[in-house]
Amino acid sequence: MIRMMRVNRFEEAAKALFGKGMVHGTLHLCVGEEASVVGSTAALKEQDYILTTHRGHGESIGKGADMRAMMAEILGRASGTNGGIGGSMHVCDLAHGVIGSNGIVGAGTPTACGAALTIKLKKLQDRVSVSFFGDGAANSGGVLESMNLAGVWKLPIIFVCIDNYYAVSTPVAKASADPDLTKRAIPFGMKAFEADGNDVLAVYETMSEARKHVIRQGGPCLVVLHTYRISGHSRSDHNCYRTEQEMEAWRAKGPILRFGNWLEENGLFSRDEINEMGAAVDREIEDVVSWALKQPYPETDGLEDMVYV
Ligand SMILES: Cc1ncc(C[n+]2csc(CCOP(=O)(O)OP(=O)(O)O)c2C)c(N)n1
Ligand SMILES: [Mg+2]
Repeated sequence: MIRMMRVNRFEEAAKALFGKGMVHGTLHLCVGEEASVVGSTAALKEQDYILTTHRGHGESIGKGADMRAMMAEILGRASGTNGGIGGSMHVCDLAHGVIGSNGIVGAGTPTACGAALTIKLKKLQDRVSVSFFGDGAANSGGVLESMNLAGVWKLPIIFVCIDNYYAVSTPVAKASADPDLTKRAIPFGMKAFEADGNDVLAVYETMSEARKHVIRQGGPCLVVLHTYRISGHSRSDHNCYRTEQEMEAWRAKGPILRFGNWLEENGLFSRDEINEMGAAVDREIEDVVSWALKQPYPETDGLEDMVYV
């Protein structure tokens, strides 16, 4: 619960800073997808690798990335995860296995295969590579080629498709000849898993099964998580492609609300305790923001050293 709240409050704080003109570039938030990003990463081990997307803050926080350094990166500060040079879409934290995010749709997946190949060639034990991508990316050449390569080379990789029903404003059914994305596994000889991506326990259990499967078989598998992006696609989104009723229906089954009710109904935590968790996370994120805002901007000397030639 606390991890989902962290993701949610972190995203809301980043949005507020963006609104004040303090974030350079753009921002893609995962409000509404908290169960998918937290449930999946909670099933991973410290030594596992993840590659995320343009909407990657949530998975990075779930995998244990330093939130202060992430926020500093989003604000373009020198103490950021990438020295303030990369910004929101390039957050990485190698110490926690977060190899990187990627602003190019589908482009993190071949890199995730590379990480899986490293695991295989170096015979690293009990370790998997995980590629997160969206329903839109599921149609991109790089993702499909990576799935094939992973199948041919039996790479220890989990392809996790976060199906939030839209790629910007295009619904999955308009972009995919067959909107059942689990079928992407069939031509590449993979097992597919599927879960309600708004149910954190279901996501955790499914992802744990998928991880066991990859470790046991030594080859890839696909996990499709069905969820919904409550936040706009990016900095400007007038939601012209969806109705207020649709958004309201999804808000009502939002992961944090839903898991909170489950905890209460099962007598694990009282409503007051859940509210107190939220208040503690609010304080934590306030500290993250105030720390990040105090960080200096990077020096421009040596900027070219960071260019890969
Ligand atoms: C190769 C490429 N094409 C187009 C874009 C513009 N773009 C950014 S995000 C996005 C939609 C991606 O949709 P999906 O994979 O479903 O991820 P979501 O945004 O829903 O998380 C597009 C088309 C891009 N960044 N890269
Ligand atoms: Mg999508």
